[in-house]
Amino acid sequence: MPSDQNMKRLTPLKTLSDFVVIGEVGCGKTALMNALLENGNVRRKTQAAEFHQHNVIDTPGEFVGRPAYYGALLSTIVNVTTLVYLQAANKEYFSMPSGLLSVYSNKRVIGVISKADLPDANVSGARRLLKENGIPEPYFVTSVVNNKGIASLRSHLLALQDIPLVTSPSQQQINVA
Ligand SMILES: Nc1nc2c(ncn2[C@@H]2O[C@H](COP(=O)(O)OP(=O)(O)OP(=O)(O)O)[C@@H](O)[C@H]2O)c(=O)[nH]1
Ligand SMILES: [Mg+2]
Repeated sequence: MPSDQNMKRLTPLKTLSDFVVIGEVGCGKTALMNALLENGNVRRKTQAAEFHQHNVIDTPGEFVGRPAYYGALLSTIVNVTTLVYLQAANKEYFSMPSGLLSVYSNKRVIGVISKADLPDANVSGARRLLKENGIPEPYFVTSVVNNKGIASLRSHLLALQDIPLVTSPSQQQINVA
């Protein structure tokens, strides 16, 4: 009879799809992506947009940190429904013009407060920054060190995949103008 662990391995995971992770250099995008996709612990700097299966995309932090790359960011996210924006819990600034996340009206934005395990983490400060920059709640507080929030974020992303995205005509007008 298979053990619980073998049973777990045999049960197929529902596939995550159609999201992109965005945030400044070193905020933990690739580590979070690896945790969500259960890809193991590959640690290296992301040099360019990395396309996984099912329209899942990891981006380099330079896409938000350098205006010269904003075009690359916008062309990378154009065909993705869900933008996952990471705010590292130990950073006291927001790393991009927040309007960039709402250039397209047909996107959802999810706020993640990453690296919550760090000794200098300030989760309430990070919440405030996300809110002030127009990222809607709820926020997911995560750590790949102790796995905090990873399962909740995965479940949320999976649940969203089943809900069609509705944008109001007025919102489309505002964003296109
Ligand atoms: N303590 C702690 N460290 C983390 C966490 N997530 C990532 N890190 C560390 O932060 C560093 C940067 O992580 P990455 O995932 O490579 O960051 P990134 O956002 O992909 O960076 P770029 O690809 O350069 O834009 C690595 O040393 C990770 O091990 C976390 O939740 N907690
Ligand atoms: Mg990376």
